[in-house]
Amino acid sequence: MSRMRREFAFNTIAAPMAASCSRRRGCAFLDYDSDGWQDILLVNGMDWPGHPLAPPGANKRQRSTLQLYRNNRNGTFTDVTRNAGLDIEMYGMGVAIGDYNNDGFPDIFITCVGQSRLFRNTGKGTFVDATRSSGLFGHPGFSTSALWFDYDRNGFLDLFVCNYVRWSPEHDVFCSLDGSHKSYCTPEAYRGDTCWLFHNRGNGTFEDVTATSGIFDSSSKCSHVRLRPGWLAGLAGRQRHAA
Ligand SMILES: [Ca+2]
Ligand SMILES: [Ca+2]
Repeated sequence: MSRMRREFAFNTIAAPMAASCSRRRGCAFLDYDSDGWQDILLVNGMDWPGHPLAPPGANKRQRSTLQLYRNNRNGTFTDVTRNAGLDIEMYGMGVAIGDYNNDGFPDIFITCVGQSRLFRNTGKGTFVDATRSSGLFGHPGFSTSALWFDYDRNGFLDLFVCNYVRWSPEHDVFCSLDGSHKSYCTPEAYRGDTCWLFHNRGNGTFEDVTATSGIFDSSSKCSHVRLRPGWLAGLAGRQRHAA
C-alpha cells in the first residue's frame, strides 16, 4: 500500500458573500433560472425587536434578508436578491428546494422561528410568497428543517417540516452556566413539538395531514430530516447534547 498522502486544497470564493451575511443559517444550491448552472441561496436570521444595534455605535439597524446569488457561468456570482423578490427579513433556519407545482422551476421553502415561508418560482427570475395562497400559513413553530418528497406517489411533492421545541420570546426559559448570566438551554428545558406533514393537492395548495398520517407526536424535538436511499419514509433526527 502506498503511503503517499493525497492532499487537497480549496480556494474560497465566498468573500463577497460573507461580508454581508453574519447570521447565516441554511443554504442551498438551486438552478432557479433553469439555465443549467447552479445558483446559491443563503438563509439568514434577524435581530429580535429591541436587540442592541450592531456594530456598537451604529445609528441604523442592519437588515438581514435571504440572499440569492446567480451563477454568472464564469466562476463568479451576482447578488440578485432584490430583483428576485427575496429581499425579505425573517427568522430563517433552513431551506428545502423542490418544484411543488411541476412547472419545471424550483421553488423555495424556508423554515423559520415563527411562520415558515413558501416562495413560488415564477419562471421569470422572480419569486412570489405563496405561503398564504398555498394553505401553509397559520403554522407557527420553531421549524428547523424540511424535506420535499412524494409520499403518496401522486406526482406532486409533499412537504415534511421538522419542529424543534415549543419556544417563543414570551415563554423563554432562563438557563445559566454560572448561575447568573443567561445562556442557551438544552432541549430538555422545553416541551417538544410535533413535526408536520403537508399533502400536496396538485392545485398549488396543501392540506395538513399530520394527524391522519400518523406523524403527530407532541414530544418530538426534531432538528433535521433526511430520506434514506430507496426508502419512502423519512428519518427525523433529534439533536443530541452532551450532558
Ligand atoms: Ca442558474
Ligand atoms: Ca415550481
